[in-house]
Amino acid sequence: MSELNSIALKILSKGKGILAADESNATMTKRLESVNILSTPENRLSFRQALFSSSSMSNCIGGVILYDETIKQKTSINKNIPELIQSVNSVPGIKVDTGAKILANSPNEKITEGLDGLRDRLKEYYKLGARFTKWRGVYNITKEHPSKLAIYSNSHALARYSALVQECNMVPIVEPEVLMDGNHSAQDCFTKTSEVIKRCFEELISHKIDLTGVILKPNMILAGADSNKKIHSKEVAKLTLKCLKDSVPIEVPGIAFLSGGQSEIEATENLNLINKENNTDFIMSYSYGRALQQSALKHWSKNLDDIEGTQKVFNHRAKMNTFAAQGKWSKELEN
Ligand code: 5MM
Repeated sequence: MSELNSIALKILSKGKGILAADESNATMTKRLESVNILSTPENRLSFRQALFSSSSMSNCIGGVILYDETIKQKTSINKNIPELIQSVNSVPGIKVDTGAKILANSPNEKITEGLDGLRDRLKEYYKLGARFTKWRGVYNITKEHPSKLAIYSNSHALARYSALVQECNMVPIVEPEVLMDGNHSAQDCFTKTSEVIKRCFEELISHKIDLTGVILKPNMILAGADSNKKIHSKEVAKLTLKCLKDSVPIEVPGIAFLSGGQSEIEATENLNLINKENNTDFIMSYSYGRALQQSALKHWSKNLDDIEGTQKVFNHRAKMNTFAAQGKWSKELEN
């Protein structure tokens, strides 16, 4: 087993998943302002530190994706954030893209940037303790989109990123996200997601990526948020499994879904059904941002000193998703 493969398995084994706490300052400001909290470096750290020191970290959270600001911050007792994460046997990770920008010649689509200078930034993050990384390419579904141009250029960027990350002995999380925004059908989501993932792996293979040291972070197959043709969780699981079975090379050890705007319960229920029906050799787990943090953030915003209460809320969601990653969740466990 290669070193990269064992890192990927450590992050995702035994129902463990990933806490995506890599919101850029702009996104974190939106999240904090939505609960009337001022977005300062201290407040961002205080909430995140509460999560990273929760008791569920050691059994449920195999890895945490950090943002550049957070990986360089220190806790109230002067511990580095990556050290805090390692101390509970979880793996520190880092978002290394610098964001999705307008794609030239296709102004309604995005291309993710951040390749310039990446090799040197990776060396710095490795020294700080990161052992895996994340890069997100983002696609929207309309009649004309995603275009071949957007699919080819984002896949190429994901492959170049992955090659540099593996060169630096870290596991790349490859995140080609097809957004839920819009009124498209689940079938459209299936077709477009399949196309995007297939192209992404073609590029990864051309760039000689060691697929045993990669984690894929895809969206589930869902109808658009504004569609009136929502599908049942069982159908979500069936279509998601079919899409991944047909598009992901078998060498890939693990898949960790993003939540993409689903409610906390929806994201847990869908993951549970995916695992109940999983007829592949892939580990199917979670790499949730909003679906792990929403309730905890709401609780914390009402009393910033109630760290214990905030952790209780976060522990519950982490445990529920770890059950779901093993197909062992049920609605009754929520109470
Ligand atoms: C945590 O949010 C990440 C994006 O942050 P920026 O947009 O500020 O860069 C995002 O990539 C996240 O990791 C994934 O989309 C999964 O998060 P959700 O909330 O969709 O589970």
